[in-house]
Amino acid sequence: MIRRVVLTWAVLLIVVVSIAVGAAPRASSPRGPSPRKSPVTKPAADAAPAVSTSGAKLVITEIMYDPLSPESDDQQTEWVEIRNVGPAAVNLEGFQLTSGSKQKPHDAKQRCVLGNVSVAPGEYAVIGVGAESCYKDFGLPTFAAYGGEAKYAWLTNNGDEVAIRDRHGDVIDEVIYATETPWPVIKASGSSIQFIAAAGEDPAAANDDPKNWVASDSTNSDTFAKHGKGTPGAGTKTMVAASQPTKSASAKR
Ligand SMILES: [Ca+2]
Ligand SMILES: [Ca+2]
Repeated sequence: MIRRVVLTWAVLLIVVVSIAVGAAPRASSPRGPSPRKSPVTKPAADAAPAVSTSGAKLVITEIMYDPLSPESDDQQTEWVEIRNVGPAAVNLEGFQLTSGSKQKPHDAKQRCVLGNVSVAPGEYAVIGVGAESCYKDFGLPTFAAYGGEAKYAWLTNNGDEVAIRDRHGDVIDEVIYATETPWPVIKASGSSIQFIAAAGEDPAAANDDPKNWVASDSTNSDTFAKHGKGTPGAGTKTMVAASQPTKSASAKR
């Protein structure tokens, strides 16, 4: 009799414990999130950065991300061209050229703070990623600024991000480029990529669109021996995007 009662209680206890465990919230699972932490909305790993309120209208217009000349080991020769498309001169002092990573393109992984350089309306300014001495052998024009990067390539040759930012690090203009179609495919030819927006387009928005970029070649740019092709500090020679219909092309139809 006693054994039977004990057995019955034991069965009841197992049933109660089983129900309790089954009804327990998932959070108590050792693999789940800690139940002590209140749910917090985790910010995106790569939230878009703040947009500059500086009023400076600077647009990235040319990117030399894969020069024929070195881009590592103290011989960094990448460069980025920007243009002042606003009505007023912009002094670049404290402004920043930055580059992200493929995983977090909006995060400034590398940063160069610019000096006292004034860019007139309509004028271009080229910023070298490396030290000034790295560029001296290629017949390039003198750049507006040099980042002095001694070790690492900033602009990876399989797609990356580059941005011009104000003194607070807020983005004035950003380009996330790729190296496959619809972006210009340059395949280690030493060509820069150049931005050419159709008339009437807002340049800061239009340079997000790969159709508005062309590879530098002998018809639209200068050749710098052992460095590559481009138009650092100037607009393209032809100002006609290969992807946009030209008058002569449409006349053939
Ligand atoms: Ca590169
Ligand atoms: Ca140019």
